[in-house]
Amino acid sequence: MKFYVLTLFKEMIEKGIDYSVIGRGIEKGLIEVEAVDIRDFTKDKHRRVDDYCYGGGAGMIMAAQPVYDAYMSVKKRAKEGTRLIYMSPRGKTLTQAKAEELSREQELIILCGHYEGIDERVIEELNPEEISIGDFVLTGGELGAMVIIDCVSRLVSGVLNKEESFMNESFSDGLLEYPQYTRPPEFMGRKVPEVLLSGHHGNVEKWRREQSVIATFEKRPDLLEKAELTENEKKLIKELQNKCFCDTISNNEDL
Ligand code: 4GS
Repeated sequence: MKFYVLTLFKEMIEKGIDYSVIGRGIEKGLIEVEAVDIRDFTKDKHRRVDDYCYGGGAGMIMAAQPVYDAYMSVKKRAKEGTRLIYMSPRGKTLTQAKAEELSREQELIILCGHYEGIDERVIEELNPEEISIGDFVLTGGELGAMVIIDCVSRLVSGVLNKEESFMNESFSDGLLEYPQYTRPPEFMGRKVPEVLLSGHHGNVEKWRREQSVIATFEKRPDLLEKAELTENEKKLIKELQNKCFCDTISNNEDL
């Protein structure tokens, strides 16, 4: 899979992504990341890419022309129909489902704004899919682009090794991951749950699934609405809810 990243800070992308699992994917030729410097496309004699904001206000705006020309130069080289993504807090928040969808593409072009943003007219003209990595404001879209490259690349076949891809990870079925342990069997008086040492594969699977449901109930109950649950698991959640309710009452002296 190939990612083109349109940015004013190429090094951020090039130096930031070339490590660990994704670095290995790049080495194996499964992933390619090409950062394209938007500044190379400015027609300004001082190589400027930003300008003051019409209507006043603090901060600079990236001008439309260099962004447009940078995109066009990549569009010419990229496979026909390659999707353009613009990293922006206005976009839909990135999810694992979106990462899975994007991982089925052969190439992606990611546009990163910096400063206060990009002239709206080039956004209108290019009509990118806007994606946000969360409800907060970054100084630039580069970290967002790296988040997309990371979570999409690990879904590309061959990037994760056998052990890594075998892992039953968070969100794969809409639930959080179960707790995991490695040696030693006891750390500061805390023991690894007995069932994990038992060697009984069926019991281990059952325990893990239950722990996933419990962790999701406790930490991200909002995820349970969309999770795929068996009747027994729905019953377990009802029990957890009742237990929560009873605990609340017994902790409240007024009730
Ligand atoms: C995000 C975000 C972001 C918005 C870029 C202000 C510089 C900045 N990009 N998810 N201009 N959240 N972008 O904050 O993707």
